[in-house]
Amino acid sequence: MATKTIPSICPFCGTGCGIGLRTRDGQVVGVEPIKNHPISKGRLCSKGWSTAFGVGPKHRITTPLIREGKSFREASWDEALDLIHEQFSSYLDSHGPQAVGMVSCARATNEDNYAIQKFGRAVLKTNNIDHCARICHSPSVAGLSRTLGEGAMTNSIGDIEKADVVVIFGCDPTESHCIIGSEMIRAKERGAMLVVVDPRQTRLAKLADVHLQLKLGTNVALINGLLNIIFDRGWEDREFLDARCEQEDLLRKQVSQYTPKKVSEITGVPVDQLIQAARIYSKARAAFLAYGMGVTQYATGTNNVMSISNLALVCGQVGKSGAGINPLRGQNNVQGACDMGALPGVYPGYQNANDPAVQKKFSEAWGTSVANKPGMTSLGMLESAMQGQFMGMMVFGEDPVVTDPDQNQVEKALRKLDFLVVVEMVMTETAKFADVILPAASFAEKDGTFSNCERRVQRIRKAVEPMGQCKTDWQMMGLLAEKFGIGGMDWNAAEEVFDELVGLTPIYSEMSYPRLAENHGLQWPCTREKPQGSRVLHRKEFPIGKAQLIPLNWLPPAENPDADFPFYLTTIRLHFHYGCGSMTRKSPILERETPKGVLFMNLQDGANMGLYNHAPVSVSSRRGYLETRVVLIEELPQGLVSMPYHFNDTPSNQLTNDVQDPITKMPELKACAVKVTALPAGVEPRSIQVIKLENLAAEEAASGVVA
Ligand SMILES: Nc1nc2c(c(=O)[nH]1)N[C@H]1C(S)=C(S)[C@@H](COP(=O)(O)OP(=O)(O)OC[C@H]3O[C@@H](n4cnc5c(=O)[nH]c(N)nc54)[C@H](O)[C@@H]3O)O[C@H]1N2
Ligand SMILES: Nc1nc2c(c(=O)[nH]1)N[C@H]1C(S)=C(S)[C@@H](COP(=O)(O)OP(=O)(O)OC[C@H]3O[C@@H](n4cnc5c(=O)[nH]c(N)nc54)[C@H](O)[C@@H]3O)O[C@H]1N2
Ligand code: SF4
Ligand SMILES: [Mo]
Repeated sequence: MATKTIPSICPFCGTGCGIGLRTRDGQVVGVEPIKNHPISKGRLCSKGWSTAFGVGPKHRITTPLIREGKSFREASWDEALDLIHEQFSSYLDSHGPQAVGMVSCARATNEDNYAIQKFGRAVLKTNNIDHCARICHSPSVAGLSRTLGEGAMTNSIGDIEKADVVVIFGCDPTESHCIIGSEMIRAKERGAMLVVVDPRQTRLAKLADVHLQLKLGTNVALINGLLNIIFDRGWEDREFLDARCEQEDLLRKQVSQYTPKKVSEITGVPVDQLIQAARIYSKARAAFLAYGMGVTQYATGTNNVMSISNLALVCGQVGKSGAGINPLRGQNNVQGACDMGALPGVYPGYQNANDPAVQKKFSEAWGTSVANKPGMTSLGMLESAMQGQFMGMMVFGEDPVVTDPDQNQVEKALRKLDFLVVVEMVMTETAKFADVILPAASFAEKDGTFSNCERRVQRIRKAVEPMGQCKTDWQMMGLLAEKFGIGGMDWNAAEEVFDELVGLTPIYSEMSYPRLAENHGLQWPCTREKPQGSRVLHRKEFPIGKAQLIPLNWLPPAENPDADFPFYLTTIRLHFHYGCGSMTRKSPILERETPKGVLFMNLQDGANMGLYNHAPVSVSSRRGYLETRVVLIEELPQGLVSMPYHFNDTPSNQLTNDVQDPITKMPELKACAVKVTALPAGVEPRSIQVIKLENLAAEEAASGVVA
């Protein structure tokens, strides 16, 4: 059969690059970039180029599976759905809707996410619906909603070109948003200034005009220090502050305590660098500030975000081309999963789930009464399971055993659940705990839309038939709703789902499949007033009228190095792997490029411990233990080690701390204290699976049980 190329969107990060899926004999055999795509302009990063492996047949689950003892047996759709219906109905009868919940999927389409939250609210009558934004940019949604009235990127990726200053704050775009990273390098090449704020010397930090190499977890102190300098010298944007912001006096008073000397002591950044950065940012014609997980993944995550907002507002760097506050949303469709209301507190379009008027609107639209109690977050559901109050959970395309903090605790909570359904493409560490596994169609096997980090809703197109008996997530929700006797979810095509959700999501109201196709996607708000969508938000006013300046105090990370655990650990991303690795680790090319989950350490620290490159080590924290190899580098300061989180055999989340931000429940994934110990030379580090088996055998031997 001839080779065809079907245009779609890359299924990895939130940049949203255009990708052509090359198919032959019903299989995706390769990919090519799309030349005239507005963002990627004919480029893809190594992950995008490897997409065919990610969706390929290797390791795919292609039929429903039901647990039988320690393994699984194949089942029909009918049998699997009947079993789920029976179990969930029994929990609803015995414990009510608070005992069941759904974890949705930021890798799946808007249509899937809409159907998943609709199923939760209309069929199970619960608001226990969440997804990985919780442990990603939930502080951006909460923080920016409070200061500006909207939690998304204020500008477009194309605005990097229009900026004379680019600030890269707690993110590593050449690893994590590679095409955006390359735009930043181009910006530098054409004369823009780069300011990087990061405890590690990232690739962009090496190119930067200023690198504020602050100590881990000192963002609020640093920004208060910059604001102190700015106010002190009269560098603020007087006109913008007077016209568009509130509470300047409170902020001024608060930051007056953060003298340059004090801030330099807290952050480790020299005073002259603080002054230099304050000058560059406040004097910029247009400063594009991008930020990421080094801001949000703290127990002070929401404060960190509001602090960034303070800095931008005081300098008037919001609401114009090239200038804004830009949380680089991570997953290909995490913006969409939030827009679709796969969150406990909001319906599609950020309509308050606890508002009776909103509940009435959706009850009428869906022809059934909807949930009326506040919902729990994903970690909240697991905590409730630990207390024996939460029984049944459906997890769509997430691997919390690898990606949630404190792995041992997560596993304990999953064991406590009465019934777990996992909807997946491959057998993940989490799927191994399931009672039923449903086979998910990959993005290449379905139509739909993804919303990228700049709020651009783009079409993905079915290039091949679903493998085996795989179905889309929205199809499964429709079939299961039928078992519960709830109608209105038996859509025939993704476009029908989209048309329904557009009618209920005001910010998407002027979108349709034909319009998205004509325009390479549309950026919300896309409304009657703005049918062509919005490149830049807040040009004239904020959704809350005036922006709010919020005075904030700096608090250190919850866990700090001490005699027992002398290093800070921060967890990071690597260019060649993605999330839990379930898709990228199927690519031999990507596997070749990246060694297994290593520990990065400063050269001098390594020398002091007698370590050499690739020496076997163990790493432990108050919560867990793992073994790996050390890579000694000069890009990390002394006292700080770092680890990627992509490797199920060397999971850094064995070590991380689940202490949480009180506002959003974001866990502190970016800072905890660890101990590093050399293993005898020549010893092969054991995978976590082997360590767990050996520990179990030792425990059983000690208690006299024969294995
Ligand atoms: N290759 C690849 N790309 C990805 C992903 C992937 O798994 N692999 N995942 C996607 C997802 S889901 C997301 S959310 C994005 C995330 O993209 P990023 O935000 O770039 O993610 P991280 O690598 O976690 O980087 C956080 C940065 O914060 C820094 N940092 C740590 N603590 C602090 C601090 O206190 N202050 C400051 N200023 N910086 C600090 C770290 O050194 C690191 O450079 O990436 C997306 N893209
Ligand atoms: N230590 C540490 N931990 C972290 C982070 C960190 O920086 N440090 N970052 C956190 C962040 S920002 C995030 S976003 C999370 C990500 O954590 P996860 O969401 O758990 O990670 P992913 O690898 O994206 O998992 C997605 C799964 O979805 C499946 N999938 C893909 N497409 C579909 C689909 O269409 N339908 C269905 N049903 N399944 C599909 C894939 O097979 C894959 O196994 O990790 C978090 N964990
Ligand atoms: S930058 Fe992101 S969207 Fe673009 S090709 Fe790479 S992983 Fe895909
Ligand atoms: Mo993320």
